[in-house]
Amino acid sequence: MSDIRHDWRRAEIGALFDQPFNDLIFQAQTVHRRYFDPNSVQVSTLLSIKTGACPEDCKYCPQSNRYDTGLESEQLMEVERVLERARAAKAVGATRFCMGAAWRSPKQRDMGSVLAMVEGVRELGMETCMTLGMLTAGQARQLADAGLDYYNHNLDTSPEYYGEIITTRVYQDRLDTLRHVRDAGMKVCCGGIVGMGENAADRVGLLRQLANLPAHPESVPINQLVRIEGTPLADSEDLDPFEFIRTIAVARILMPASHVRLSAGREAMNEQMQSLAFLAGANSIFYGEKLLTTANPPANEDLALFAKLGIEPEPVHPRRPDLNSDRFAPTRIAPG
Ligand code: SAM
Ligand code: DTB
Ligand code: SF4
Repeated sequence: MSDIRHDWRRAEIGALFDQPFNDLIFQAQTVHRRYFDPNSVQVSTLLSIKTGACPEDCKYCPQSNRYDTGLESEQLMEVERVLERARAAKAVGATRFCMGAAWRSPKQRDMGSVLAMVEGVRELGMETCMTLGMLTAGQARQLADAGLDYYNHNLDTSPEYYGEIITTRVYQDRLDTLRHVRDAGMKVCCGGIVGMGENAADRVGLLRQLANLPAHPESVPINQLVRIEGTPLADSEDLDPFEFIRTIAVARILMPASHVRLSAGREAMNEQMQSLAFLAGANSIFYGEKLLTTANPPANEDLALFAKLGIEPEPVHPRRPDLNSDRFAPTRIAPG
């Protein structure tokens, strides 16, 4: 039976979580080795191309205009400034450049600049990713035609907990955007946030939604909440670190061929915790001193950790001329 499945039941996922820790990590590592080089980690650099003043009410977010987080808003950056930052990211070894905007959805008047950013970053030989909020089918096609490789749009949490976190759009809106991205032929980057006061069943529910999408997202960011003063989640309780690692391991088992990204929250993790996440099957990180608006570990610290662990940054996947045939095709590492 193929281990790429889209029919996971809650009880099965719960049973994966509830195994003894060592059994879970062994299973995740075994799956990981069937699909990936275990000593290779993909590195993406993030840039906020439009910051703050967002009309949405996501309770975790420093960029929502509903909360006083002290963040200074910035208008959409000029294309050339974005390309300068992409060149700098490439110079220190990033292979994918992810551009994020604090929008509910892009306005048509902004699409020209956004498309020029995609084309410019692509010309540098980097993979491109954008996260701009909800997309119409037409906007997804425009981005795909400009050569955008990945679109990031997170489900964030389980359908059951979602209403506690965001009220300005519904779960189905997110699923609709993901469908438009897929239909346009782009790769999907989709994950969520843990540590928002959700319970274990919500973490099961989030991973089940991701794994039971018609196709697994090629990239699955698992964010640990970065607590932001002024947001309603500022005083959320710490998630047990082992529960975080279990979430990574279960994501790896459910979506064996996807890159699982150890995303926001690394600033609060020591080297041992990050190493456990890699052992549990994480094989991608955000690289560079800033995420969108908050701190990320400095690049030299990440490179030092990679060197200690014998990890190599993953090279860019070669592009094929036909975008629609450019589906992620991981190299199978022969077991044994
Ligand atoms: N505005 C667009 C949207 O929400 O779709 C794109 C940018 S938004 C900042 C991208 C993602 O960042 C969110 O979906 C959320 O998962 C993550 N994020 C935002 N604030 C975070 C925080 N404080 N901690 C962890 N992840 C966060
Ligand atoms: C994702 O899943 N995490 C990134 C990226 N996709 C866009 C964003 C993390 C944001 C953390 C809070 C901040 O820096 O503003
Ligand atoms: Fe806006 Fe995105 Fe932040 Fe939600 S997560 S408030 S949509 S920037």
